[in-house]
Amino acid sequence: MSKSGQKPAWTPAEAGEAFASKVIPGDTAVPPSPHSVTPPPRRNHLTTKEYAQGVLSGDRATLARAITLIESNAPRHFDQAQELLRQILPHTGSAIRVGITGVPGAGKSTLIETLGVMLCQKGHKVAVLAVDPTSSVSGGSILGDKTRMEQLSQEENAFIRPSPTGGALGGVARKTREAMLLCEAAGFDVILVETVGTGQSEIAVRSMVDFFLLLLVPGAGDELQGIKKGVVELADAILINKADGENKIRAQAARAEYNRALHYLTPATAGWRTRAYTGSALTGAGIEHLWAVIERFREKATVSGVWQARRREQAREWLHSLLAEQLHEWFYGLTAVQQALPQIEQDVMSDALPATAAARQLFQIIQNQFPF
Ligand SMILES: Nc1nc2c(ncn2[C@@H]2O[C@H](COP(=O)(O)OP(=O)(O)OP(=O)(O)O)[C@@H](O)[C@H]2O)c(=O)[nH]1
Ligand SMILES: [Mg+2]
Repeated sequence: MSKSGQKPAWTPAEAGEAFASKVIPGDTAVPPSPHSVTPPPRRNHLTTKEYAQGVLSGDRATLARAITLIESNAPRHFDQAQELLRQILPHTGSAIRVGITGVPGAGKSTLIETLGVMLCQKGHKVAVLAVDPTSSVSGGSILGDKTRMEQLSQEENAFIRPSPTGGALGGVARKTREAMLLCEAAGFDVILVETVGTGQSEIAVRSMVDFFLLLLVPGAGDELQGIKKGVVELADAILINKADGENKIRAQAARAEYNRALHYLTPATAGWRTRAYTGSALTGAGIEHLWAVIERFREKATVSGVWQARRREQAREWLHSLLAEQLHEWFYGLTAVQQALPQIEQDVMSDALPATAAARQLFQIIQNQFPF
């Protein structure tokens, strides 16, 4: 076709050469850019299929966007996020999920940096997530950590994601759990979940991991570390961290002391004895051994079936906690409840009505609305 152009199809048949409109053929199509196949195009909106394909192919940018999608509180994102999770679910479950807790400053992030780099060098793909219900206030401690975990964040096989911010612990934990599934679908085979030692968040993390590690520092009394017996009972191992320099002797004494105490406690995992170890996240001493303990745990628990049973039980518990959360939201969102509650609260506060009777009265109102 000549560059001078053709008459367009709608040109009147009798139009002569004076007719002004002409169609000029364009140049042949631009060759596809090397980036146009994967990752998916950088648009505001990806289809669920694009998200799923991107995640399953291990594309980190899509993984990060998929986590943002599941973290979104916008109702319009919810259905797509859930459909995405449904699609990737068959590709999850093969990673080892490790929870790490300890009071602020115990060395959790330093340990994750050292352990994470070590695991990447062994050929693992390591994802680091966090549950930090306070992070809406502080801006997320792991966010600062991302710059602190300098070496790990440069590893090609590592993925670091700060804690979801805002909302109650339940919501934060749900988002981290779903992010974990996305990371597994993207091929990460070790998931490290850091949480601050605040009590409730440890229980939330324990309910989503296979192995739970408690970090302690020698010298500080238990009261100082805010460690309750309950948290020790959740742990599959205790690492007395900072066992370097002058601290070494004190760390060894603390290890012996904890091992004695652990003898009298019910282990967190049936058939496994929780023990205390010493190590240094800073120098790396004892960290190889710590990983060997975790691998031995996986082996033993898989053979005994405890591993699989825990995963199934966690899924069941998760369902129930989601149901409880939704019921709670639904109940307090009902107009009838919102109308009746202030008066009922008043009656309870002024001792005009016992709390039990008040709760029943409120349920009666709902039952009258929904006779079932
Ligand atoms: N000597 C020594 N110092 C350590 C060790 N591990 C961590 N530290 C130091 O302890 C401080 C706190 O370490 P982090 O890894 O940030 O502690 P964290 O538990 O993640 O703290 P939060 O995120 O605030 O809860 C840093 O200054 C570290 O360098 C260790 O094994 N030995
Ligand atoms: Mg930290």
